[in-house]
Amino acid sequence: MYEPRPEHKFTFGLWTVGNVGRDPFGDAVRERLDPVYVVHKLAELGVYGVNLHDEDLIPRGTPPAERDRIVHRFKKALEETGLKVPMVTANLFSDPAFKDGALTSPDPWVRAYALRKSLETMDLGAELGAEIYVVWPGREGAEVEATGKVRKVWGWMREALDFMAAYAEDQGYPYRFALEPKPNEPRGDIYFATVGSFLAFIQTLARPERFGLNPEFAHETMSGLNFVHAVAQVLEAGKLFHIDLNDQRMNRFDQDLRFGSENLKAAFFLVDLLEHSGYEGPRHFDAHALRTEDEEGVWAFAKGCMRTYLILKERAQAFREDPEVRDLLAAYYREDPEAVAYLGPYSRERAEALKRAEFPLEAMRKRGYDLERLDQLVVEYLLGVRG
Ligand code: GLT
Ligand code: MN
Ligand code: MN
Repeated sequence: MYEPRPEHKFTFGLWTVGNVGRDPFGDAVRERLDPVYVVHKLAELGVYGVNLHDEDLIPRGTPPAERDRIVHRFKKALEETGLKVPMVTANLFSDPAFKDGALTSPDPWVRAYALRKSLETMDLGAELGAEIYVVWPGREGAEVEATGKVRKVWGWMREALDFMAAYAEDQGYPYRFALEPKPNEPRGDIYFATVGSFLAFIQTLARPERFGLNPEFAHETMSGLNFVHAVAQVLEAGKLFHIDLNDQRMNRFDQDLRFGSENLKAAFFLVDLLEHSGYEGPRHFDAHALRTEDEEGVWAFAKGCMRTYLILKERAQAFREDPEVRDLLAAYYREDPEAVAYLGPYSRERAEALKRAEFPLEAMRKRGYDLERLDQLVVEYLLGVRG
Protein backbone atom coordinates (compact mmCIF):
# COMPACT_ATOMS: atom_id res chain seq x y z
CA MET A 1 0.00 0.00 0.00
CA TYR A 2 2.85 2.40 0.74
CA GLU A 3 5.05 0.97 -2.04
CA PRO A 4 6.23 3.75 -4.38
CA ARG A 5 5.47 3.23 -8.06
CA PRO A 6 6.39 5.36 -11.09
CA GLU A 7 2.82 6.68 -11.38
CA HIS A 8 3.28 8.43 -8.02
CA LYS A 9 5.74 10.70 -9.88
CA PHE A 10 8.40 10.67 -7.17
CA THR A 11 11.71 12.12 -8.27
CA PHE A 12 15.13 12.72 -6.74
CA GLY A 13 17.97 14.91 -7.93
CA LEU A 14 21.35 13.33 -8.63
CA TRP A 15 22.61 15.79 -6.02
CA THR A 16 20.16 14.57 -3.36
CA VAL A 17 20.82 10.85 -3.02
CA GLY A 18 24.29 11.65 -4.36
CA ASN A 19 25.00 14.13 -1.56
CA VAL A 20 28.38 13.27 -0.04
CA GLY A 21 27.64 14.87 3.31
CA ARG A 22 30.02 17.82 3.10
CA ASP A 23 29.13 20.79 5.32
CA PRO A 24 30.83 24.14 6.00
CA PHE A 25 32.85 22.53 8.81
CA GLY A 26 33.36 18.99 7.65
CA ASP A 27 34.62 16.96 4.72
CA ALA A 28 32.68 14.46 2.65
CA VAL A 29 31.59 11.38 4.57
CA ARG A 30 30.39 9.35 1.58
CA GLU A 31 31.83 8.54 -1.85
CA ARG A 32 30.40 10.19 -4.96
CA LEU A 33 27.90 7.78 -6.56
CA ASP A 34 28.11 7.14 -10.29
CA PRO A 35 24.99 8.69 -11.93
CA VAL A 36 24.34 5.47 -13.86
CA TYR A 37 24.35 3.51 -10.59
CA VAL A 38 21.97 6.07 -9.06
CA VAL A 39 19.56 5.64 -11.98
CA HIS A 40 19.47 1.88 -11.46
CA LYS A 41 19.04 2.17 -7.69
CA LEU A 42 16.23 4.73 -7.97
CA ALA A 43 14.42 2.59 -10.55
CA GLU A 44 14.58 -0.37 -8.15
CA LEU A 45 12.91 1.78 -5.48
CA GLY A 46 9.93 2.63 -7.72
CA VAL A 47 11.00 6.19 -8.47
CA TYR A 48 9.64 7.96 -11.57
CA GLY A 49 12.51 10.22 -12.49
CA VAL A 50 15.88 11.73 -11.78
CA ASN A 51 16.72 15.45 -11.98
CA LEU A 52 20.11 16.98 -12.42
CA HIS A 53 22.33 20.01 -12.57
CA ASP A 54 24.59 20.12 -15.63
CA GLU A 55 27.59 19.52 -13.36
CA ASP A 56 26.04 16.57 -11.51
CA LEU A 57 26.35 14.62 -14.73
CA ILE A 58 29.13 16.40 -16.60
CA PRO A 59 31.89 17.70 -14.34
CA ARG A 60 33.00 21.25 -15.11
CA GLY A 61 35.70 21.36 -17.79
CA THR A 62 34.86 17.99 -19.39
CA PRO A 63 36.05 17.96 -23.05
CA PRO A 64 33.23 17.61 -25.66
CA ALA A 65 34.00 14.01 -26.70
CA GLU A 66 33.98 12.87 -23.09
CA ARG A 67 30.77 14.82 -22.50
CA ASP A 68 29.05 12.94 -25.31
CA ARG A 69 30.28 9.61 -23.95
CA ILE A 70 28.85 10.43 -20.48
CA VAL A 71 25.50 11.50 -21.92
CA HIS A 72 25.32 8.38 -24.09
CA ARG A 73 26.01 6.10 -21.13
CA PHE A 74 23.46 7.95 -18.97
CA LYS A 75 20.78 7.76 -21.67
CA LYS A 76 21.38 4.05 -21.95
CA ALA A 77 20.69 3.67 -18.21
CA LEU A 78 17.48 5.69 -18.62
CA GLU A 79 16.36 3.44 -21.47
CA GLU A 80 17.15 0.28 -19.52
CA THR A 81 15.23 1.40 -16.44
CA GLY A 82 12.46 3.55 -17.91
CA LEU A 83 13.47 6.38 -15.56
CA LYS A 84 12.70 9.89 -16.86
CA VAL A 85 14.58 13.16 -16.50
CA PRO A 86 11.67 15.57 -15.91
CA MET A 87 13.78 18.52 -14.78
CA VAL A 88 17.22 20.00 -15.33
CA THR A 89 18.93 23.06 -13.92
CA ALA A 90 22.26 24.82 -14.32
CA ASN A 91 24.63 24.95 -11.41
CA LEU A 92 25.10 28.72 -11.12
CA PHE A 93 26.54 28.61 -7.61
CA SER A 94 29.60 26.33 -7.28
CA ASP A 95 32.08 27.93 -9.69
CA PRO A 96 34.17 30.58 -7.87
CA ALA A 97 33.36 32.90 -10.80
CA PHE A 98 29.84 33.17 -9.36
CA LYS A 99 30.92 34.39 -5.93
CA ASP A 100 29.15 37.77 -6.31
CA GLY A 101 26.26 36.49 -8.40
CA ALA A 102 25.78 34.67 -11.68
CA LEU A 103 22.91 36.14 -13.73
CA THR A 104 23.10 39.28 -11.54
CA SER A 105 26.87 39.56 -11.18
CA PRO A 106 28.15 43.13 -11.52
CA ASP A 107 30.69 41.71 -14.02
CA PRO A 108 29.17 41.35 -17.52
CA TRP A 109 31.62 38.52 -18.32
CA VAL A 110 30.18 36.56 -15.42
CA ARG A 111 26.59 37.32 -16.45
CA ALA A 112 27.36 36.19 -20.01
CA TYR A 113 29.09 33.05 -18.75
CA ALA A 114 26.10 32.19 -16.54
CA LEU A 115 23.73 32.75 -19.44
CA ARG A 116 25.82 30.54 -21.75
CA LYS A 117 25.89 27.82 -19.10
CA SER A 118 22.09 28.06 -18.84
CA LEU A 119 21.65 27.65 -22.60
CA GLU A 120 23.98 24.64 -22.63
CA THR A 121 22.02 23.09 -19.77
CA MET A 122 18.82 23.60 -21.75
CA ASP A 123 20.46 21.77 -24.68
CA LEU A 124 21.50 18.93 -22.38
CA GLY A 125 18.05 18.69 -20.82
CA ALA A 126 16.40 18.64 -24.24
CA GLU A 127 18.61 15.70 -25.17
CA LEU A 128 17.42 13.87 -22.04
CA GLY A 129 13.74 14.70 -22.55
CA ALA A 130 13.38 17.26 -19.74
CA GLU A 131 10.45 19.68 -19.91
CA ILE A 132 10.97 21.61 -16.70
CA TYR A 133 13.87 23.98 -16.22
CA VAL A 134 14.55 25.15 -12.66
CA VAL A 135 16.28 28.41 -11.87
CA TRP A 136 17.54 28.65 -8.32
CA PRO A 137 19.19 32.05 -7.85
CA GLY A 138 21.38 30.91 -4.95
CA ARG A 139 24.18 33.36 -5.61
CA GLU A 140 21.91 36.22 -6.71
CA GLY A 141 22.15 38.08 -3.45
CA ALA A 142 24.44 40.20 -1.33
CA GLU A 143 26.09 40.77 2.00
CA VAL A 144 27.15 44.35 1.27
CA GLU A 145 24.42 46.87 0.54
CA ALA A 146 26.76 49.78 -0.30
CA THR A 147 27.10 48.77 -3.97
CA GLY A 148 23.51 49.77 -4.69
CA LYS A 149 23.28 46.62 -6.82
CA VAL A 150 19.79 46.04 -5.47
CA ARG A 151 18.55 48.66 -7.94
CA LYS A 152 19.97 46.82 -10.95
CA VAL A 153 19.45 43.13 -10.26
CA TRP A 154 15.79 42.98 -11.25
CA GLY A 155 16.60 44.26 -14.74
CA TRP A 156 19.52 41.88 -15.17
CA MET A 157 17.47 38.93 -14.02
CA ARG A 158 14.58 39.89 -16.31
CA GLU A 159 16.88 40.19 -19.29
CA ALA A 160 18.45 36.78 -18.60
CA LEU A 161 15.14 34.98 -18.07
CA ASP A 162 13.63 36.59 -21.18
CA PHE A 163 16.72 35.53 -23.14
CA MET A 164 16.38 31.94 -21.91
CA ALA A 165 12.67 31.74 -22.72
CA ALA A 166 13.27 33.17 -26.19
CA TYR A 167 16.06 30.64 -26.73
CA ALA A 168 13.69 27.81 -25.73
CA GLU A 169 11.12 29.14 -28.18
CA ASP A 170 13.71 29.49 -30.95
CA GLN A 171 14.99 25.93 -30.44
CA GLY A 172 11.49 24.48 -30.14
CA TYR A 173 12.18 23.28 -26.59
CA PRO A 174 9.06 22.65 -24.51
CA TYR A 175 10.53 24.05 -21.28
CA ARG A 176 8.45 25.57 -18.57
CA PHE A 177 10.71 27.53 -16.24
CA ALA A 178 10.25 26.93 -12.52
CA LEU A 179 11.79 29.65 -10.36
CA GLU A 180 12.89 28.65 -6.88
CA PRO A 181 12.93 31.22 -4.06
CA LYS A 182 15.04 31.05 -0.91
CA PRO A 183 15.60 33.81 1.66
CA ASN A 184 19.32 33.36 2.33
CA GLU A 185 22.20 30.92 2.15
CA PRO A 186 24.60 30.78 0.47
CA ARG A 187 24.28 34.59 0.25
CA GLY A 188 23.60 36.76 3.27
CA ASP A 189 20.34 37.73 1.62
CA ILE A 190 19.03 36.38 -1.67
CA TYR A 191 17.03 38.83 -3.80
CA PHE A 192 14.25 36.41 -4.70
CA ALA A 193 13.48 35.50 -1.12
CA THR A 194 9.97 34.10 -1.11
CA VAL A 195 7.28 32.57 -3.26
CA GLY A 196 5.51 35.93 -3.31
CA SER A 197 8.53 37.78 -4.69
CA PHE A 198 8.89 35.43 -7.67
CA LEU A 199 5.13 35.34 -8.32
CA ALA A 200 5.14 39.10 -8.70
CA PHE A 201 8.34 39.16 -10.78
CA ILE A 202 6.99 36.67 -13.33
CA GLN A 203 4.32 39.14 -14.35
CA THR A 204 7.04 41.53 -15.53
CA LEU A 205 8.61 39.03 -17.95
CA ALA A 206 8.11 38.98 -21.72
CA ARG A 207 6.65 35.45 -21.71
CA PRO A 208 5.03 35.08 -18.28
CA GLU A 209 3.18 31.95 -19.39
CA ARG A 210 6.49 30.09 -19.66
CA PHE A 211 7.34 30.85 -16.02
CA GLY A 212 6.12 29.41 -12.76
CA LEU A 213 7.44 28.42 -9.36
CA ASN A 214 9.47 25.67 -7.78
CA PRO A 215 8.65 26.26 -4.10
CA GLU A 216 10.66 24.35 -1.52
CA PHE A 217 9.38 23.30 1.88
CA ALA A 218 12.65 24.16 3.63
CA HIS A 219 13.04 27.55 2.02
CA GLU A 220 9.76 29.07 3.16
CA THR A 221 9.97 27.29 6.50
CA MET A 222 13.46 28.55 7.38
CA SER A 223 12.14 32.09 7.53
CA GLY A 224 9.10 31.10 9.54
CA LEU A 225 6.60 31.25 6.68
CA ASN A 226 3.77 28.80 6.13
CA PHE A 227 4.69 26.55 3.19
CA VAL A 228 1.18 25.17 2.77
CA HIS A 229 -0.17 28.70 2.34
CA ALA A 230 2.61 29.57 -0.11
CA VAL A 231 1.89 26.51 -2.25
CA ALA A 232 -1.85 27.22 -2.15
CA GLN A 233 -1.22 30.70 -3.53
CA VAL A 234 1.03 29.32 -6.26
CA LEU A 235 -1.62 26.77 -7.20
CA GLU A 236 -4.31 29.42 -7.26
CA ALA A 237 -2.17 31.43 -9.66
CA GLY A 238 -1.75 28.36 -11.90
CA LYS A 239 2.00 28.56 -11.33
CA LEU A 240 2.97 25.33 -9.61
CA PHE A 241 5.40 24.01 -12.23
CA HIS A 242 7.51 21.89 -9.86
CA ILE A 243 7.91 21.35 -6.12
CA ASP A 244 10.84 20.60 -3.80
CA LEU A 245 9.78 18.45 -0.87
CA ASN A 246 11.89 18.08 2.24
CA ASP A 247 11.77 19.23 5.83
CA GLN A 248 13.35 21.92 7.94
CA ARG A 249 13.32 23.53 11.35
CA MET A 250 12.55 27.21 11.50
CA ASN A 251 15.36 29.75 11.75
CA ARG A 252 18.12 27.27 10.92
CA PHE A 253 20.50 26.78 8.01
CA ASP A 254 19.12 24.88 5.01
CA GLN A 255 18.70 21.43 6.48
CA ASP A 256 17.04 19.60 3.54
CA LEU A 257 15.77 16.89 5.89
CA ARG A 258 13.86 13.76 4.94
CA PHE A 259 10.29 14.65 3.97
CA GLY A 260 7.92 14.62 6.93
CA SER A 261 10.66 14.12 9.50
CA GLU A 262 10.13 17.41 11.38
CA ASN A 263 6.86 19.20 10.65
CA LEU A 264 4.49 16.33 10.34
CA LYS A 265 1.35 18.43 10.47
CA ALA A 266 2.55 20.78 7.74
CA ALA A 267 3.56 17.77 5.64
CA PHE A 268 0.10 16.27 6.18
CA PHE A 269 -1.65 19.42 4.96
CA LEU A 270 0.78 19.84 2.10
CA VAL A 271 0.04 16.33 0.80
CA ASP A 272 -3.67 16.94 1.40
CA LEU A 273 -3.43 20.13 -0.68
CA LEU A 274 -1.29 18.71 -3.48
CA GLU A 275 -3.31 15.56 -3.91
CA HIS A 276 -6.54 17.52 -4.30
CA SER A 277 -5.12 20.28 -6.46
CA GLY A 278 -4.97 18.61 -9.82
CA TYR A 279 -1.17 19.11 -9.82
CA GLU A 280 0.23 16.33 -11.97
CA GLY A 281 3.90 17.24 -11.97
CA PRO A 282 6.78 15.51 -10.23
CA ARG A 283 6.97 15.21 -6.43
CA HIS A 284 10.64 15.99 -6.12
CA PHE A 285 12.48 15.30 -2.90
CA ASP A 286 15.18 17.95 -2.69
CA ALA A 287 16.66 16.55 0.47
CA HIS A 288 19.55 14.41 1.52
CA ALA A 289 20.49 11.79 4.07
CA LEU A 290 21.99 12.98 7.33
CA ARG A 291 25.75 13.28 7.47
CA THR A 292 25.78 10.39 9.92
CA GLU A 293 24.71 7.95 7.19
CA ASP A 294 26.56 5.55 4.94
CA GLU A 295 25.16 4.47 1.56
CA GLU A 296 22.62 2.18 3.14
CA GLY A 297 21.33 5.15 5.12
CA VAL A 298 20.96 7.08 1.85
CA TRP A 299 18.55 4.52 0.40
CA ALA A 300 16.68 4.30 3.72
CA PHE A 301 16.34 8.08 3.53
CA ALA A 302 14.99 7.93 -0.04
CA LYS A 303 12.50 5.20 0.83
CA GLY A 304 11.46 7.14 3.91
CA CYS A 305 10.59 10.28 1.93
CA MET A 306 8.31 8.34 -0.40
CA ARG A 307 6.78 6.09 2.23
CA THR A 308 5.92 9.04 4.45
CA TYR A 309 4.35 10.84 1.49
CA LEU A 310 2.17 7.82 0.69
CA ILE A 311 1.20 7.30 4.33
CA LEU A 312 0.22 10.96 4.62
CA LYS A 313 -1.79 10.68 1.41
CA GLU A 314 -3.74 7.77 2.88
CA ARG A 315 -4.14 9.56 6.25
CA ALA A 316 -5.37 12.76 4.59
CA GLN A 317 -7.84 10.80 2.49
CA ALA A 318 -9.21 8.99 5.54
CA PHE A 319 -9.43 12.27 7.45
CA ARG A 320 -11.42 13.92 4.66
CA GLU A 321 -13.83 10.97 4.56
CA ASP A 322 -14.45 10.84 8.31
CA PRO A 323 -18.15 11.67 8.92
CA GLU A 324 -17.31 13.70 12.02
CA VAL A 325 -14.83 15.79 10.06
CA ARG A 326 -17.40 16.28 7.33
CA ASP A 327 -20.03 17.41 9.83
CA LEU A 328 -17.63 19.82 11.46
CA LEU A 329 -16.69 21.29 8.10
CA ALA A 330 -20.29 21.55 6.95
CA ALA A 331 -21.03 23.53 10.11
CA TYR A 332 -17.89 25.62 9.67
CA TYR A 333 -18.88 26.75 6.17
CA ARG A 334 -22.59 27.06 6.84
CA GLU A 335 -24.02 29.31 4.20
CA ASP A 336 -26.93 31.51 5.21
CA PRO A 337 -28.56 32.56 1.91
CA GLU A 338 -29.67 35.83 3.45
CA ALA A 339 -26.03 36.76 4.17
CA VAL A 340 -24.69 35.36 0.91
CA ALA A 341 -27.03 37.65 -1.03
CA TYR A 342 -25.10 40.67 0.24
CA LEU A 343 -21.84 39.34 -1.20
CA GLY A 344 -20.56 38.89 -4.75
CA PRO A 345 -19.57 41.30 -7.50
CA TYR A 346 -20.22 44.97 -7.00
CA SER A 347 -23.48 46.55 -8.06
CA ARG A 348 -24.97 49.81 -6.85
CA GLU A 349 -28.06 47.90 -5.62
CA ARG A 350 -25.95 45.45 -3.67
CA ALA A 351 -23.96 48.22 -2.06
CA GLU A 352 -27.17 49.97 -1.04
CA ALA A 353 -28.68 46.72 0.30
CA LEU A 354 -25.49 46.11 2.26
CA LYS A 355 -25.73 49.52 3.86
CA ARG A 356 -29.32 48.82 4.91
CA ALA A 357 -28.57 45.30 6.19
CA GLU A 358 -29.29 44.36 9.79
CA PHE A 359 -26.53 42.16 11.16
CA PRO A 360 -27.07 39.47 13.80
CA LEU A 361 -24.16 40.94 15.70
CA GLU A 362 -24.72 39.17 18.96
CA ALA A 363 -24.76 35.74 17.34
CA MET A 364 -21.75 36.65 15.19
CA ARG A 365 -19.77 37.63 18.25
CA LYS A 366 -20.80 34.64 20.28
CA ARG A 367 -20.21 32.01 17.65
CA GLY A 368 -17.70 29.24 18.41
CA TYR A 369 -16.03 27.67 15.41
CA ASP A 370 -15.34 24.22 16.88
CA LEU A 371 -11.75 24.22 15.66
CA GLU A 372 -10.35 22.54 18.76
CA ARG A 373 -12.33 19.42 17.94
CA LEU A 374 -11.40 19.56 14.28
CA ASP A 375 -7.70 19.95 15.01
CA GLN A 376 -7.71 17.19 17.60
CA LEU A 377 -9.04 14.87 14.90
CA VAL A 378 -6.07 15.81 12.72
CA VAL A 379 -3.75 14.86 15.55
CA GLU A 380 -5.52 11.54 16.04
CA TYR A 381 -5.25 10.70 12.34
CA LEU A 382 -1.56 11.58 12.45
CA LEU A 383 -1.03 9.43 15.51
CA GLY A 384 -2.81 6.56 13.80
CA VAL A 385 -5.42 5.98 16.51
CA ARG A 386 -8.31 6.90 14.25
CA GLY A 387 -9.40 6.00 10.73
C1 GLT B 1 20.72 23.26 -4.11
C2 GLT B 1 19.61 24.05 -3.47
C3 GLT B 1 18.31 23.55 -3.88
C4 GLT B 1 18.01 23.76 -5.34
C5 GLT B 1 18.88 23.00 -6.24
C6 GLT B 1 18.65 23.46 -7.65
S1 GLT B 1 20.49 22.92 -5.76
O1 GLT B 1 20.84 22.02 -3.45
O2 GLT B 1 19.76 24.02 -2.04
O3 GLT B 1 17.27 24.06 -3.12
O4 GLT B 1 16.73 23.27 -5.59
O5 GLT B 1 19.65 24.21 -8.17
MN1 MN C 1 15.46 23.09 -3.89
MN1 MN D 1 17.01 23.58 0.38
